[in-house]
Amino acid sequence: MDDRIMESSSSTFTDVASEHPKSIIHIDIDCFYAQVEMIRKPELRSQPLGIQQKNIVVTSNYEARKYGVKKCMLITDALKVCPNLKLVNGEDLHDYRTASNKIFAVLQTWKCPVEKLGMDENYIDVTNLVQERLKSINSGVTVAGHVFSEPSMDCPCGCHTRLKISSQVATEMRQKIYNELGFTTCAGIAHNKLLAKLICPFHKPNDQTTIYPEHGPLFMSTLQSVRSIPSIGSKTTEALISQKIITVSDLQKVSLDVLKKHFSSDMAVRLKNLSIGEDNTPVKQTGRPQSIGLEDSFKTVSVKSEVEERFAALLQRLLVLVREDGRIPVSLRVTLRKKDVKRLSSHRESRQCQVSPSIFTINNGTLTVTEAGQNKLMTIIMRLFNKLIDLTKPFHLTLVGLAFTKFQERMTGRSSIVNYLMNDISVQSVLNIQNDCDTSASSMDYSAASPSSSTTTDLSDAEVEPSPKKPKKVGLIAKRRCFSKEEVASPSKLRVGDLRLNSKELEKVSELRLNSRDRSLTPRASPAKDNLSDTSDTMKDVAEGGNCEDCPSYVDREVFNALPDEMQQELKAMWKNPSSSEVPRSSPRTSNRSKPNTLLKYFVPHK
Ligand code: TTP
Ligand code: MG
Repeated sequence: MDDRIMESSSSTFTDVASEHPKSIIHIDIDCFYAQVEMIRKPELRSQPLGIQQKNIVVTSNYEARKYGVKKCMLITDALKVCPNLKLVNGEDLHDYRTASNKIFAVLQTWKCPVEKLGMDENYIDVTNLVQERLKSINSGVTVAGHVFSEPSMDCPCGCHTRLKISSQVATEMRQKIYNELGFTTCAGIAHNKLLAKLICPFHKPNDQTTIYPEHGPLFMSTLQSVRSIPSIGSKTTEALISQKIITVSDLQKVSLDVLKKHFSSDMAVRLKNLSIGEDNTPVKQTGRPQSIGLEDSFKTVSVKSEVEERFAALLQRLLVLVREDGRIPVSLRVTLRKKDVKRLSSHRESRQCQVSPSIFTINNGTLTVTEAGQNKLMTIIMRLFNKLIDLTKPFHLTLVGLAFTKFQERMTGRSSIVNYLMNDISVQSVLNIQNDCDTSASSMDYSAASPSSSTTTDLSDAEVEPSPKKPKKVGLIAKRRCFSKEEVASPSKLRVGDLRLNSKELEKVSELRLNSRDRSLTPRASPAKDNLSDTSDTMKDVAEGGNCEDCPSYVDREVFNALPDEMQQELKAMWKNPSSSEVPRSSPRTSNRSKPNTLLKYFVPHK
């Protein structure tokens, strides 16, 4: 082992008062898909069970593992080692995803940051919780579960006690997951994510292991391949192997200077730290995914009609995911993996474009896409496909992928202003604004100004057609929505802006004579319906410049006039008496005025 590293490691170990301040738990569900199936059908518990996806066993229960059935084994091989293997098809991920979300929800009840990793792993940063518990602990604390190795001495920073408390928290978490959902789990407890994850499977199934910081280098040196380190990917592994650095122990021994010749300085330092079990990456609270996508891989597809079939099947599954998510997509990405038969290589290409939110409608609070909407999405997909493939030449694909990459937020709480204005969403659907795959030319570019859309997507492959955000367009949208440029960043205001009908749109509604009203303007107990149903009157108000004599100057009259009467009264009352938050008792909506999404706050002047 590199003495220099050990030296620096042990010197900082003693010098710094709080060298290992964090307490991290990593929880991994045992044979996850198999447990979901066994919980669904308890009779499967006593048999060797394999979960099949295509010709592979993606996982198996521990009964099957006794026979040597391993993850990612070919079905034929699995049946050779275990002829009694019961196979369950696991290609529909719906129930696994649901179980995964429930486990995540249970872990969130501790009010600590929880980072979800894939479907069955979670990191929990229990640092603050442990600090709290420490306050009420007087005497010695014992560790729950296994320990990688007993410490030779106490760490002055006090991490041993904190990690022992963490191990007890881990037991509580695992117990709760088991009691409430029936899943057995493994846990790893350490002062960082790297060690917590790697120590987690040390005793499995249904057990837990704690590792103290001083044993990081020793434990890491037992890992055979540098690839076992989670943040070292295939490219870094290749680069290390080319330098004859194969095991983690090799990485510990190589000097930093040698590594710096092949990696950036930062990367070299990071690799050295990882090799001795040091990692300072934070547990990032998991939010909603930035993109929702699916991919289908296969040997080769070279016919357009087959590609279309595969996309159609993917789209069906993707729409289920989007419905579960609840947000309205505004951008769609198509990915292809092209095989170059001459060079025997393959590469991915993606292309994306905006999709009009009007493709998606909301029925009884559920996001839905009509058949026409689905056809429209298929047209967009195939248009993107045509841009990616030169159909005059033969092509060979080994993967097709679809992902919604940007979303409009949709709040669904009872007090949500979005719910109140739900009919407006439907009206957009009536207008059926032409979606154009040209990223620069969408007439209703919601995503350009949508707060959620400003997040970057998880594009890992070559983006042939990124969505540029043109400054002049932002200005235009801000104007259309009656908010100043500066206010574009305000999510709440934009959301109202997104939903309202401006005069042009009302004109279109009028032209259309609300032909589709029965379908799209679902009768709701909302005053918005009344307002919109009498389109010609509304139009008159707008044409005459509005009837808002009491409107302050900062209020857009068009917006005001598009609101239901009761809302207009609410607002007028507030403007008459700005010091009071009281609004007329007669309004049935006034009982909601103190709720966070009350309409009034959207009209407060922007300072
Ligand atoms: P893992 O946590 O790797 O495996 P596991 O939970 O089945 O078993 P263990 O007790 O060892 O933790 O993966 C979680 C799930 O992900 C697994 O149940 C099936 C799925 N999976 C795949 O779909 N493809 C794969 O290649 C692997 C490894 C897993
Ligand atoms: Mg697992």
